[in-house]
Amino acid sequence: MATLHILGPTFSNFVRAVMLCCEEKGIDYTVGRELEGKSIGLKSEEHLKLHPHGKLPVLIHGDRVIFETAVICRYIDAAFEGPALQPDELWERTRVDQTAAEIALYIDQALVRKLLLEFAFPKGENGSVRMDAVEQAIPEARKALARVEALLGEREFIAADQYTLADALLTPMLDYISGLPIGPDLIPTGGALDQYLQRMRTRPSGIKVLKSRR
Ligand SMILES: N[C@@H](CCC(=O)N[C@@H](CS)C(=O)NCC(=O)O)C(=O)O
Repeated sequence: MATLHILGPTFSNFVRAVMLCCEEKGIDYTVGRELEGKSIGLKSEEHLKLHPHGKLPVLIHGDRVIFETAVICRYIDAAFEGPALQPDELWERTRVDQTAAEIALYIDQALVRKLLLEFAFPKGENGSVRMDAVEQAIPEARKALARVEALLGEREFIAADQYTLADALLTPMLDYISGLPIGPDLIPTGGALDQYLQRMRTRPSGIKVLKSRR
């Protein structure tokens, strides 16, 4: 049987989304920045051969190379046995696709690229966090979180009545944001988003993959 390797660092929210999908399906996989024992540098020649835009993760399944996280998640769902990560019915599935795209594009920009990365890779003097950049990012982060809360509504999962790849895309982002010093202000304890996150964290997949614990 072909091996399944997720190329990318395990701290990446997108890598974690793919790991969550594998865990939910009950699939064996490996994960890391190495391929066949060789470390693959970000945007190195080897990396660009696998992903023309130099992003991670890349999924390697035998001789198949797949990039773009949502596409990878759909591939995993279709290629392996295990609980479905997307509904069958067209409209429900389209809503999951739409929510997955919204999360991977806009919510990721607001929460991860513009806010989280300021804390994770501080670019201020002597490696300090640029608080002006953080202040600037907060209004958009709040808007993104309000949108996510509206999407969630009264539901248990973000995009359907079942766990889907949209939950896998979203929860690593929320997990990180809630672990920030400003986390409780952005995701209030006991609120709908916090309760959702706690549910996702306590699933077997979440226990394995999500790392922040408030
Ligand atoms: N659209 C891509 C985005 C992936 C992405 O931005 N990955 C980050 C890691 S979380 C990355 O590769 N960053 C390196 C860079 O942008 O140079 C996807 O959905 O897979």
